[in-house]
Order: sequence, then C-alpha cells, then structure tokens
Amino acid sequence: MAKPFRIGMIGYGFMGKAHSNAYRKVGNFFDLDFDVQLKAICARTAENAQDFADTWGYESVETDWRRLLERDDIDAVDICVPNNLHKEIALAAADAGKIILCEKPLAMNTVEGEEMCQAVERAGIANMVWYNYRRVPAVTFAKKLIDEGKLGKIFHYRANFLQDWTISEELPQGGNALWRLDVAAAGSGVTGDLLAHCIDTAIWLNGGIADVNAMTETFVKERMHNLTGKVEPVGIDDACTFMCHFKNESLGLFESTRYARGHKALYTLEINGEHASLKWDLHDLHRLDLFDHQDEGTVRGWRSIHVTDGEHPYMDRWWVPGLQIGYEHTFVHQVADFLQDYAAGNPATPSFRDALETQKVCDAVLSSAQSRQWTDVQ
Ligand code: SOE
Repeated sequence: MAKPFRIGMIGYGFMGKAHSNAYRKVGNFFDLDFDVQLKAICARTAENAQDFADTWGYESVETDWRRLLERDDIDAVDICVPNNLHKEIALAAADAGKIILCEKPLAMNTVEGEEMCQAVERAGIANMVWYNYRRVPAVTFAKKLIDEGKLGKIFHYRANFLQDWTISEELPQGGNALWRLDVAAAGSGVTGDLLAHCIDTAIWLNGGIADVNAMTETFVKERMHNLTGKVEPVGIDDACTFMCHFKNESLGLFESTRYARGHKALYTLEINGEHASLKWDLHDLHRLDLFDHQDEGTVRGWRSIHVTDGEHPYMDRWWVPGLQIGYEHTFVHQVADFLQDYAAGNPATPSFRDALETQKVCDAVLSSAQSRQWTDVQ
C-alpha cells in the first residue's frame, strides 16, 4: 500500500505548472512507494490560488505560506516563488520539519545558500533543488558515457544558454511575470537564471570549477518598474560570458544572454575528451551526438544517437522505442528519482548542498565581471 506524500506548493507561475504536472504524472509512469497528493497551493490572493487549484487538482488553498507550514497534513513544501523569498521560506519550512523541494537557483547568493544548507542539514530533512536538465534522458546518458570513461580525459567543456525575450526597451521590470528582470527579486540576471543550469550540468558531468574570468553587460540600463510605476536602473546582467578552469584541468567556456535574436531557449553543450566528444542541444533534446575516435577510420564521424530506446535512461517508463518525450518529462523524472531516493533513505540530487556549489560559481562569475580579474570559486 503506497504511503501518502502530501505536497504544499508555494507559488503558481510557470514553474508551479511544470512541477504540478510532474506530481500528477509521476505515479502513472513510475513504480513508487508513495502516492503523491496535491494538498494545498499557496498564492497571495485566494482567487489566484483557487484558479490554480481548480486547474491542477489541489485540494485546498492558502494565502499565507506560514499557515501552510503549520499544517500537519503537508509532508513536503515546494518553493516556487521568486529567488528573494527562497531563504525565508526554506528556513521556516526546515524549522517546521517539512521536506523541501526548491526551485533553482537555490538562493540570492552563497551566504544565503549556506544558511539554507545548514538549516536543512540541522533539521535532517530531505531536500532538493529543481535543476531539471540533468534529467533529460540524453544528458543523463552523457553522464553515463563520461563515467564509463568513453571520453577519457576531458579537455574542453562548452555551454550556451541563449534567449531573446528582453530586447525591447519597452519591457518593464518587476512584478508577477517580470520579476526575473528585477535585481531585488532575482539577485542576478542570466547568471542565476540561465547559466546556473549550465553550471549545474557542468559540475555534474565534469566535476568542480576552480576559478573563473567573466564579463557581463546590461544592454538596457533603465526600465519602468511595475511595482513603483517609475523608470528605474536595471540591476541585472542581460548577458554573461565566462571562461573557467575545472578542477580536473579541463577548460570551460560559457555564454548566456537574453539578447540573441532568434534564440528562445537554446541550451547547448559540447564536451571534448581524449577519445570522444559529445554534443547536446535542448531544441533537439532527445538526440546526443557522439564522435568516437575509436571507430574504424573510414567510417569515423559524428553519429546522432536517438536517445529513445528502452535501454536509455528513463525511456523504459514511457512509450515504445523511437517515440520522443519532452521538456515536461524532465520534471517527472526528477520527482521519480526524489521519491525513490527518499524511500531508500538516500539523499536526493541535486541537494541544497550540491546547488550551493553552483551558487558559489555564480557568485565568483559576478564578482569577476565586476573586478575584471580571475576569481577563485570559494
Ligand atoms: C527563463 O526564461 C527560464 O524560464 C528559466 O527561468 C528556466 O529555469 C529555464 O529552464 C528556461 O528559461
């Protein structure tokens, strides 16, 4: 008999939908010891909370997250609110003994993140941060190939995350849909929002980052602020490029921007090793390109592996070989892994502590861009 796993979600934006969809689907496709129940959704207004509850099947609504944390019919809290609220809610949730699943990035900065790690570790509660791209089957498969030694020594790691949705100077900053442009709510721009994904995947695939040298730019310097109604300086980085040394001596090159006209969410990565190279592209997310130098010379070349076979990570849970899955499935995989780890008494990944490593790299990147110096990752 499956045990209930009762979710209280705080926040109801785009990520709230992605997570709610995952909670609803996971039990249909994965064998779990838990029955995931959508107990409560918390939003600032009862009307918004009720709309979301009706759409996604939450049993009840709250308008005060503290009240949600007091409830004894909630096992796990999903923090899906802007970054500046993560710490306060996580500390209170840890105090209340709730399991915490927190949207990325972990915090506004490393100092906050460290406090959050200490709180969950002191409370001994399960915790996880939603870096979902680890759970794209092709990316998980890349991890397997690297761990098996297919690439040998790694020389280069390259990643980009390109978007184009903030080019217009007319776009305001702040408020519900646009908090990502408001430094007070987001902490940073593309560094914490997009490069954080690239950094999380990179650390997972290629190990820790030792030092960084970065540049950032804010192309639109002032925008109308939705909360004050005034034109205010823009404090976020619109674009960020950095190079780095990994601890394994490989060289890294990362670029992210919201000003790459034509690119909506182009996350790409390439890894070059002694024996083989790998390439992956979010727009073609079920494919992993592999060049294997050990192939026989005359037929050697890049091959494109359609990562949809039953033997590929997660794919035995979905359709028949050859049929694809998409973005939303990465969240389903993350909940499935979380619940399986939780049932087995294993820590979830990425944990708050894992996500703190990404936060440290983001902080070093922002500090290097400011000082124009190589900066060690603390
Ligand atoms: C920003 O546009 C965004 O939605 C990020 O916040 C997500 O983390 C990323 O996966 C897609 O882009």
